[in-house]
Amino acid sequence: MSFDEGAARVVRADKGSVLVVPDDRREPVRAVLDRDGLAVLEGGRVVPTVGDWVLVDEADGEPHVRRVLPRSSALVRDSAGATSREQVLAANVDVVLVVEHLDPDPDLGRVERLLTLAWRSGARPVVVLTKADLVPDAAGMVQDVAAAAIAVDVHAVSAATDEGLEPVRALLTPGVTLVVVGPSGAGKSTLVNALAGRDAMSTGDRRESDGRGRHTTTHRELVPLPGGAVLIDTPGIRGIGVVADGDALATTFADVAELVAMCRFADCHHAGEPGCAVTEALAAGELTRRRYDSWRKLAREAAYQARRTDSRLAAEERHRWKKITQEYQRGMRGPGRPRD
Ligand SMILES: Nc1nc2c(ncn2[C@@H]2O[C@H](COP(=O)(O)OP(=O)(O)O)[C@@H](O)[C@H]2O)c(=O)[nH]1
Ligand SMILES: [Mg+2]
Ligand SMILES: [Zn+2]
Repeated sequence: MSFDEGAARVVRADKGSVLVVPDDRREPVRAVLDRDGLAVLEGGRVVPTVGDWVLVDEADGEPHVRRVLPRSSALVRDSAGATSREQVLAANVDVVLVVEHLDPDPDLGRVERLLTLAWRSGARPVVVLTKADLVPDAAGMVQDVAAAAIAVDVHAVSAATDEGLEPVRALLTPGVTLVVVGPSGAGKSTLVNALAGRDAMSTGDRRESDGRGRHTTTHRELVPLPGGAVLIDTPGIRGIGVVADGDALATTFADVAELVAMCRFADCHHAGEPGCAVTEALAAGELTRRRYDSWRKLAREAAYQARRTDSRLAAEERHRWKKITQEYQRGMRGPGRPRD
């Protein structure tokens, strides 16, 4: 067998290796990464992630990832990892399904956080509110969530009664990649199964494997759906650190961004300065305190991350110059000559 012909898709990423599905075959193949658990992507090296397209070599018998193809989108979370500050949760995704339960009450701040993650990724977010069968007024709740999800479609669904799933099924066109994100217990795996039309993923109902190939969601995993779309299920990520940038925040909080642009001072801190449009909107009840606080929190996180990245890049640059200088000085002394 040969991989020379085309790219393979990563359906699951583990430490040191990935499971890939070559274009022309359905059976997944394990391909190893380099010694550091990385693979080449353009100028640098990255940890390949689910959804990545990779080129696989079998030169020395064992398939290994030769190269990761450029990503059309990437879901990035802030992580405290040893090698990197950022973790790519999924790559080459077209639609991010932000899944949130209606019962207990939806957490609007979490929806805003995940929408920012989605906007930042380059994919299109869609909000799916689950467990509509458990609440009396799902339609009213959809409106509340929609107010926090500007320019985003919001659907209420019930996997229990199969209601409300048509608009979500309509997203499953051939070649489309979707990912579900949301808290544990929101009903992500149940939704994946409803869309797949089979028990592809184990759900909270069955914590143990029942011997029929089901398992709880401990890994991000790419599931093929009937009709040619693929869907990535993810375990619930607690307190997901969003790697926000200004653009993603301004998209999630387009209403606030509009106000900010109207403040009298360009460097307004929106903390009671004269002519602050944000403060005025709060006072007039046009902007809720909840949404304001949510925006401030994410904006602070984004600013902190930007500073951290800047100082890391500066440190790397200093290190690079130190090395160049040392090499240069060594060169001046001539090869092989002992230091004095
Ligand atoms: N009543 C009701 N329960 C649901 C619905 N969707 C999921 N659940 C239940 O919620 C629990 C968690 O579901 P699961 O899919 O494992 O959540 P995940 O952690 O987000 O993958 C399970 O007990 C599901 O049966 C729904 O639409 N209605
Ligand atoms: Mg799950
Ligand atoms: Zn202001």
